[in-house]
Amino acid sequence: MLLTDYFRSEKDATWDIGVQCGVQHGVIRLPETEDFDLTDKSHWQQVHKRFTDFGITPVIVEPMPNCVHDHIKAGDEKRDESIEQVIKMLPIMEELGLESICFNWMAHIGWLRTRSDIVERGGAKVTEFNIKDFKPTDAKITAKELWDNYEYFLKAVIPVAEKHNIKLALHPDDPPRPQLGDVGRIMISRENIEKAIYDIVPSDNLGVTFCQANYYIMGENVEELIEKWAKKIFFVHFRNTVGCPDHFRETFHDNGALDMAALIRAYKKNGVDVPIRVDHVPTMAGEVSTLPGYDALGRMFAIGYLKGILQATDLQ
Ligand SMILES: [Mn+2]
Repeated sequence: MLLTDYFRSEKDATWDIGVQCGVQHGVIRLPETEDFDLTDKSHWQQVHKRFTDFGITPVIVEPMPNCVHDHIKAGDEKRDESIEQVIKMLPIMEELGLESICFNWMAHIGWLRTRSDIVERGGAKVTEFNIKDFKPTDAKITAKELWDNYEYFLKAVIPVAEKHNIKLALHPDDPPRPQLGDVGRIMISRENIEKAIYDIVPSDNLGVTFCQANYYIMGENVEELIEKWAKKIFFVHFRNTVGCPDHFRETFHDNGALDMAALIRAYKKNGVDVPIRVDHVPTMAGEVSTLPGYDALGRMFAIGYLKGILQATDLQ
């Protein structure tokens, strides 16, 4: 598997820590400032060069930039112009050697936690989702609208992704609940994800970002899913948790419900040889949190742990 990490487009400590831990490939977040034009190759080249100059080769874009993705998922009046921008991104990605884009189908509310001060091992802090603490917003969308918008997007974009050999890697909803207030959610179960990746617009370029812990939270047997979906897993989020859709929390990567070494053995056994990155780490002693789940020290531990398992499994 290809060890990667998640890097914001402006250099911060996670760039240094990733490279110091031996990460050479990047899952990159594009700039979200107004002066970055998604359809302008020279803008991409500047970002790409910043990474390569630092020793990081970008391989995946995550997430699909919200400035276009939000309109596409919500199906609002800016949907078509946003899809046009995505279509123009794909040849630029091809030219720069970026193989996949990680996208999701959560409209109005993205990945969501209700607390960020839950105590993990040794006093480290992790995030939690508890439906009892959830405060609904004014946003509204139905499951039917989400499916219609998803189909509209695939019909427009999949032919272009195929032409430029870019993979679209669908991330499941987090939390995987059917409803958050009046906001419907559809990528919440094995059955729905299978409908999304196999049935609507069948394509070798459409598959999943396999965010392991989400499937455990859904109640699935994660090792069985790896076997069943092997050819559809384009990218792995190495993540551990405890709980269920209404109430779960993150953990250290070696301290949750999933047997992480067994999962890596399952990827190997089923020929899933794709980029992998750690996901949702604890905030550790002495750290001032900038974004709970994405702080630097927990990443350092998680990357080392992942790297050790990959080496012990002859995958690195
Ligand atoms: Mn994830």
